[in-house]
Amino acid sequence: MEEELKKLIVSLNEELKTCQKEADILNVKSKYVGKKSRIMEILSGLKDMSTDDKKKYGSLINNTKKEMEQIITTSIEELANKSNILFDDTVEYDIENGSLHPVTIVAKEVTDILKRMGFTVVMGPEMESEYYNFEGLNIPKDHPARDMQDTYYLDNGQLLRTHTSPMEIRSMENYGAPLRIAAPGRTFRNEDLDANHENTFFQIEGMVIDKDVTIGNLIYVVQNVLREIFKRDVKIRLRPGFFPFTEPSYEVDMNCLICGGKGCPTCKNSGWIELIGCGMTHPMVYKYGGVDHEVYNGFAFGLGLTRLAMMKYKINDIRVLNSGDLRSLEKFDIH
Ligand code: FA5
Repeated sequence: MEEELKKLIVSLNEELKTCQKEADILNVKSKYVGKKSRIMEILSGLKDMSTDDKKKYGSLINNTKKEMEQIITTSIEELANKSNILFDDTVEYDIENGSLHPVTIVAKEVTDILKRMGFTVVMGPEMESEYYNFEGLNIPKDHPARDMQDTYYLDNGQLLRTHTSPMEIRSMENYGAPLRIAAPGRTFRNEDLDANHENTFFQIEGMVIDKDVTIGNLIYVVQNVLREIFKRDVKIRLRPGFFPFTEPSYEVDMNCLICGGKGCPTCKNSGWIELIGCGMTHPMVYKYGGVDHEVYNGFAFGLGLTRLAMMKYKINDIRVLNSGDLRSLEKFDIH
């Protein structure tokens, strides 16, 4: 028995070495610790063992399973760190001949602020499963909320993620509770384009799970991020919103800095730019993520980084940011 358990760990490590992407690791995960894995078979055989064998092997088998799960989690973290290409601090940028993209700059700033507030940065796939993008977030098939986030469905059965919220479920699965993660990345929607809607844009997800978390904590985090980005208090308003994965849900709007709130084409003459969707995480989400909601609660938010870059650098049309027109980027002079 000892020998077989050791061999399982060795071969798990071998297979993980060949994994290039998270999906590969998840396949290995299901092979080694999934329902039909050898370790689960051994575990379920425990009940038929003699009392002596149970004593002898029980904790050894359980510890092996825990060790395998830990090895897999570490492997996912290492891959996420490697693929953190959005803000790879090790790359030397030739800023004499250009500048970082405005969205890259605000993304780095927001992640740095959240890191200082104790958040761990995690990255996830842009090509997602329906489960993580919708079902796991309490948006079942045929739910009208899917219409709010139409997307591109791929031939392989996957889709382009419509928000960074799938990282809520993935992180709960990987790390459990308590949890404090920030997940920046590219998102996609089948949208009608206008001055503040793109089909490809960036968001950052924030999620906190702990004991006795309040809406006050959520509002503090959001206000603090914006205060640090703009180096002053900015005028925001909190409106009731609807997301099937939070209850209550809110939208946070920011005073449009293109027109100073008077109204302009960028804010569609409202004086406000919708910047963040957020709320207290819905009980169903904890259920899908495997977190005990009797003990833990918390909040989540999705901040639009592309719109934040527009406000910070006074870019009046979102389409400029994906245009690849270097002249428009030079104009911002943001080295
Ligand atoms: C969401 O995407 C939710 N996942 C946010 C959330 C997370 C709610 C966690 C609750 C808990 P929404 O569709 O409102 O919500 O988008 C969030 C932000 O992304 C918007 O406020 C906006 O800043 C940005 N955004 C959304 N659609 C676009 C678009 N087409 N172009 C540019 N930015 C967009």
